[in-house]
Order: sequence, then structure tokens, then C-alpha cells
Amino acid sequence: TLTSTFATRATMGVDTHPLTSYLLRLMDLKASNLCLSADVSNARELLLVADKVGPAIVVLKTHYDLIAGWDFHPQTGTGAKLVTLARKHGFLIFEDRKFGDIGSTVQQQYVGGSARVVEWAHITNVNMIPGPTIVTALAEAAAKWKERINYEVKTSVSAGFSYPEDGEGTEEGGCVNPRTDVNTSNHLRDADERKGSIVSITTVTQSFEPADSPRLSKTTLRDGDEVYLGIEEAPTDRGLLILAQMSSAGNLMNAEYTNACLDTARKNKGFVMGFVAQQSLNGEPEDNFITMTPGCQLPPEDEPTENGINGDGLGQQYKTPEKLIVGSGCDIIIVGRGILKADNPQLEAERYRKAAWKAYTTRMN
Ligand code: BMP
Repeated sequence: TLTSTFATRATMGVDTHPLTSYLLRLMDLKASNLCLSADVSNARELLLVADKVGPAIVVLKTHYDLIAGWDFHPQTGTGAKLVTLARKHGFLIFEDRKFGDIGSTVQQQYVGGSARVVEWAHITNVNMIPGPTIVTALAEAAAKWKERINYEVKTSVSAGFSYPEDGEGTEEGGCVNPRTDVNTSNHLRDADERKGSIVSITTVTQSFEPADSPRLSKTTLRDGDEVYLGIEEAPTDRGLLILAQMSSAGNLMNAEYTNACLDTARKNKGFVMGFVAQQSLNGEPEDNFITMTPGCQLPPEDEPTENGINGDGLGQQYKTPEKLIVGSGCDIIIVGRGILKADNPQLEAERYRKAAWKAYTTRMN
């Protein structure tokens, strides 16, 4: 897969995870293989940065538990608002939860508690320390969730139920019902046709035009449009990444551990999309796992040497997009402080998007 384009990989094989295919198409469309690690201090900042950087990224990574003022309301809270932004800009939400407990506990942590991660995060991840049942347990929970959502959508549409109960078109893109809003515009459109305006979504005036994306033409949205940017809806699936290698100095994930992660991934392709790792682990021709890689920074623009991007003094180790994508076969770079600490995070995200995309095109040649 190292020399196959993202577009080719999107259609590769029958057992490529539906969210992986969707993500690969998104990457191709937006000319982006950038994930923002949105490690900001509060919910207001998180939503602001997601909206600003949204056009440049394909994945937004969260740690909900480091965000002060995270609003847990299922319909109008922070997760729901992120879902709306994800639809607006076309990106997937990845809660970097690193689950790491017995199956029964992680199921409850995934679907329950205050955060109800499964409802707003398309993707989450695990530590493999507890063994493979952590993956099968979460897969089971995700499958149950999907079944429930599809059932709720079907029954509420046929009953002429009016979506959404809360947040009805109050803000830009304010259609907020995370449990149904993520992927249901098709159902809702059907309902619209039969019932008149069941769904109200406010005008979105913003159009999307990443600087160098050759494939995405400017999309002007009309009043009441519910599909943003001409980007298709994400499927109603949930996906998992396995943390197989870490970027931090002295971490304990040796080759044997990493191989065990790969083995579990291959046995659970219906749920596992790929890895958070420092290199591609795709070894067999049929492996089409996504490799997402943190520990990435670019040297400053005015000082283009790699000195000074070695680490953060707390164990983090940085590599350039070029090294990771060309040298190690990684697909998506995950960047936090490299973008967030810049004077203008929006412009800096664009600089990272271009650098990562250039590295990908280099790898293709
Ligand atoms: P930064 O680019 O600011 O160093 O942030 C990196 C992000 O990626 C953090 O959210 C961290 O939790 C995460 N991460 C990492 O740095 N290394 C890993 O091996 C795995 C991670 O999830």
C-alpha cells in the first residue's frame, strides 16, 4: 500500500473498513493528510480552532478530559457541536481515549458515563495491554450503538418526528442531534421530501477552498442545504485505531508488542481502521490499515533547520512530515503544538497540510 494512492486504497478490497474508505476519499478530495491534535484548554477554544482549521484537516483529534468546560449535553454539548463542525468542513473526530481495561469496563466507558464517546467520536483508540478482548468488546459496543441509531432514525423518520429537538438552526450549522445527525442526512432528506421541512438547517455562507486542492471546486451553499461542501456524509460506523508504537522516549512498546497489535488488527478488520504508530505496519498485500502518526513538527519557516524540533523536554520526540510519510510510510500526521502555538494556527495548519501532502506526493513518485 505504500505506493498506492489514497484514492486507490479507498476502493481496495472488500474488507477495508467503511470509515477508512471514507477517510481516504476525504484525503484525496481535500488534498490533506493532516490531523490536528486539538489539545487546547477549554471548550470555546476547541470549537473555535476546529472551525478555523477545519478546511485544512481530515481528522480532528481530541482529549475530551483535558478540555475545561466540556459540555456533556448529548444534543447541544461540545461533542454535538464538534459533529456539526465535522459535517461542515468534512473531517472525522478521533477521541484519543487510549482505552486500557477489561472488556466490560471499556464498553461502559465507551458508550456511557458523562462523555458518551461513541456518540460523537467516529474513531477512538486503545492500548493493547489488556489483550485482544479490548478490541472485540469495543467492537461489540460499537455494533450495538450503530444498530440502535439506525433503528431510531428509521422509526423517528417514519413517525414524522421533528429533528432536532434542541439547537434547531440557532447557530451557523446549528442542526445538532449527535445521535442522529452524524450520518443521517439521506434519511432526513427523504423525510423532507415527504413531510415538508422537517429539518431546518441554517444558512451556511462559508465556502471551502483550500489553497492548493486541485480536486475540490468551490462549493457555494444555498439556504437550507444540509450537505456541506459537496462532501458526502460519513457512514454510520465507528472505527478503532490500535496504539502500536509511541513517540515518547523510553516507551515500552517493543517489536513483539507491535506485532501483536498487527495480529489483532488483522483479525478484527470490521472495526479496526489502523494504527497510531511511528511507521506503516502494512506488510501483506491485503493490509490497508491507516497509519496515523504523532510526534511531528516542522522547523520554523524562517529557520528551516531541524534543530530545535527534537522534543518538548517531557519525552515527546518530533520528526518532520517528510521523514514520517516518505521515510516510514505513515499516512496521516498528527500535529498539536506545532500548529496550536503558532501566532496564526489557521495559516500554520495550511503550512503543515501542504508539507504533509507534498511528502505524500513524493512517496507516490
Ligand atoms: P504535540 O504535537 O503537541 O506533541 O501533541 C501530540 C499529541 O499526540 C498529544 O495529544 C498526545 O497525547 C498524542 N500522542 C503522542 O504524542 N504520541 C503517541 O505516541 C501517541 C499519542 O496519542
